[in-house]
Amino acid sequence: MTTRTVHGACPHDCPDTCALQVTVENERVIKVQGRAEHPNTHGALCTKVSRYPERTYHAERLLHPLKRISKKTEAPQFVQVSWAEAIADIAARLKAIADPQCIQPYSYAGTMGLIQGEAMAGRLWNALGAARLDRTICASAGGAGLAATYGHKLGMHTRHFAGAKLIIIWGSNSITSNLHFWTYANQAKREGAKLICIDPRKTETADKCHQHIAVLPGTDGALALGLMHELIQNGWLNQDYIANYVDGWDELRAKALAWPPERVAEVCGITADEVRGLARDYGDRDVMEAPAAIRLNYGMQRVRGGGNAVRLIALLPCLTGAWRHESGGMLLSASGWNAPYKNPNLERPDLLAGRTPRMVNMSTIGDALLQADPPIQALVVYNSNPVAVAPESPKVVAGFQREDLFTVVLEHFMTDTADLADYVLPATTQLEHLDVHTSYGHTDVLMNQPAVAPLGEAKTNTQIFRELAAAMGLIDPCFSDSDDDLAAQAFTSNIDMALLREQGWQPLPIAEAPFAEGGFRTPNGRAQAAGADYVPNYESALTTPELATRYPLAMISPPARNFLNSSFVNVKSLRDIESEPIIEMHADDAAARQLADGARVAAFNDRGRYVATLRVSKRARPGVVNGLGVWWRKLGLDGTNVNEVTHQHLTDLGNAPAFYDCLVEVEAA
Ligand SMILES: Nc1nc2c(c(=O)[nH]1)N[C@H]1C(S)=C(S)[C@@H](COP(=O)(O)OP(=O)(O)OC[C@H]3O[C@@H](n4cnc5c(=O)[nH]c(N)nc54)[C@H](O)[C@@H]3O)O[C@H]1N2
Ligand SMILES: Nc1nc2c(c(=O)[nH]1)N[C@H]1C(S)=C(S)[C@@H](COP(=O)(O)OP(=O)(O)OC[C@H]3O[C@@H](n4cnc5c(=O)[nH]c(N)nc54)[C@H](O)[C@@H]3O)O[C@H]1N2
Ligand code: SF4
Ligand SMILES: [Mo]
Repeated sequence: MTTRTVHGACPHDCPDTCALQVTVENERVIKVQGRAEHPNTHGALCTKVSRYPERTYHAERLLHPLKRISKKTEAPQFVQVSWAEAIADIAARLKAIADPQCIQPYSYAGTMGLIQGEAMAGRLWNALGAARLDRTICASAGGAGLAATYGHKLGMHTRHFAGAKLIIIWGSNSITSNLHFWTYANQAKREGAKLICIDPRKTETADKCHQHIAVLPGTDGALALGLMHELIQNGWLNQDYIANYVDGWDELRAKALAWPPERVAEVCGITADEVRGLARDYGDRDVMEAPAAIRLNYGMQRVRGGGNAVRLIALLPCLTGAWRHESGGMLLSASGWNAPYKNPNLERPDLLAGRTPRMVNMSTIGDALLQADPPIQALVVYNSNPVAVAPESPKVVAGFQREDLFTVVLEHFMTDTADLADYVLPATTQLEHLDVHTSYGHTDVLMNQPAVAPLGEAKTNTQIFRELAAAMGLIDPCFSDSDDDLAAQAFTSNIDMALLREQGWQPLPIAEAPFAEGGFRTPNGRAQAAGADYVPNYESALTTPELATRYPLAMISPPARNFLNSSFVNVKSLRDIESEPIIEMHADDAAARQLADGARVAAFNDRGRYVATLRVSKRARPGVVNGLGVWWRKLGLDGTNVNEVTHQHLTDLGNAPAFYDCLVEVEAA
């Protein structure tokens, strides 16, 4: 028996980007663990990735190329074909499209790896002049909010939350989706820090905080202005920090003064005392001794006003000067720190040769497939499951069902999206390929070594795009680069590749308190407060009263703990923990509808109808229902998931989807 261990990196779309230790016995992975030596991972993984061998060796892993033989509107039927046949036919179909802008790539963060992500794919699309994709589905509202305020997606070191004396966990269910941050928050708690959770849902994280403030979805910007109101009224401001490092304070100050606690309370669905108490906790502290830190996550920016809400919350540490301490400030994303270390030419934008192909927003793929002019003729999907995860799925499904659309899906499994493909190509998993990673939660770069050979006939994304490029007659030498070559090109020379290979990770040199003396990444180095505002524009009684009479419940659809977006839904041991698609509802709302716990219900609106099991639960506040997780439609009830009812309206900044700004009614199904 031969046993060895291999160093890896978790590829999933999660801020933690854990360092993996993979144990291989007789050329089969038997264990995936967190590396004890990697500071942020500290030897622990989430339940999902601890079960990685189950996902990798799943009986339903795609192992051969498949070609569709049924109509798009019929039950999917495929036949196995050879790679040679699949590549030749796909290349011919793509080459036959006269206007390359009618070829649409669609990809996101199924893997966050720089190599199996866009490195080779981007080269192919650039060389062809294919349509570009605006990758907005997750983080672009908050990203644009941070960029407008601080110049980039930057924040505190996650590990320094351990030294904070107040932690506000704002729109983040950290125990579910940012477990290794929670370790630091818990450490702070043991050392006497106060933890406050701001979330419409009483999450498992809220359970473990000292206080939970259950705001209505989409109202965080009003709460931030209300906090500023109290900071101003009580003189809890650091005038030096504001004067030296903030532009636009007078304008912001005037806006904040229009938001006394009573007005905030009414909009946010909380009490004025909750607003005052939160402001006192945040502002009335000797900040030299007691740094306050805010952990935002992307949950709170999935509403139409999400970009501005991030701007307003992100500015709070400027008002108190919390940035002066390594354990003060805020963190939404740390991804901007690694931007200077990434090679901007990895995807070879020069191959566009001056062309600017049309850009399609991935968040409105439903409308784009049905309405784009000229029409999308071919769609190549990799690292994403849009039929499950994109908003307003009735339109997404109708788009994918177009018989005149040629769809290729690179996948591990027969997802809802793969079901609607013309060709399904089997891709390798992280245990079978090389990759390099940056993180959006911490600031290390990591390398993932392949642990075992590709299963079946699976190929790496890079190899599939190399072969397609060759079959389409593209001869630029960049299409011959191996994955090792791509890894060597991924970073600027400031990354020590030898160390990265040897150790598996490398920290980036970033100051402990990076904004102690301003130094934001805006053109003049100052934080930008002008223009940030709260505008109620989300589906609600306040702004869409007619809609709210028909659909009186706000529905949010945050992650389920044992899934990662739609990944892992097909892993039985994890699905068993989640049991079935759930809608959580407060007892008062259930009683008003004569609905009992355990009933089969439908959440519906003008867009669609989502069938789930009702859980009457204290986790739901009155007026808000929680439709957890992104189930695969075909593994859900009646072939539906929560995106049946979400909409394609975009956020104020960043053109992102507003998944959590969604009115529904719920009835027995
Ligand atoms: N287990 C698991 N981990 C994950 C994911 C997953 O699906 N499962 N998803 C990954 C991805 S893709 C991302 S982007 C990250 C971050 O993903 P996020 O979506 O930020 O994940 P959470 O922190 O779990 O959820 C956000 C929290 O915001 C709350 N929320 C919803 N609307 C509002 C609002 O209007 N205001 C406020 N204050 N709160 C609101 C929700 O109730 C939820 O508790 O997590 C990653 N990690
Ligand atoms: N209602 C609602 N909808 C949501 C959300 C929500 O909170 N509520 N969350 C949104 C968010 S934050 C995000 S980020 C998006 C995420 O949406 P997606 O990026 O589509 O993420 P996943 O659902 O995890 O699907 C990723 C797919 O990529 C595949 N994959 C993984 N690695 C590889 C690889 O190496 N090669 C190939 N070819 N395939 C691979 C996986 O098998 C999986 O099927 O969903 C969004 N949708
Ligand atoms: S999903 Fe997140 S917590 Fe789980 S192993 Fe990957 S990076 Fe770590
Ligand atoms: Mo995401």
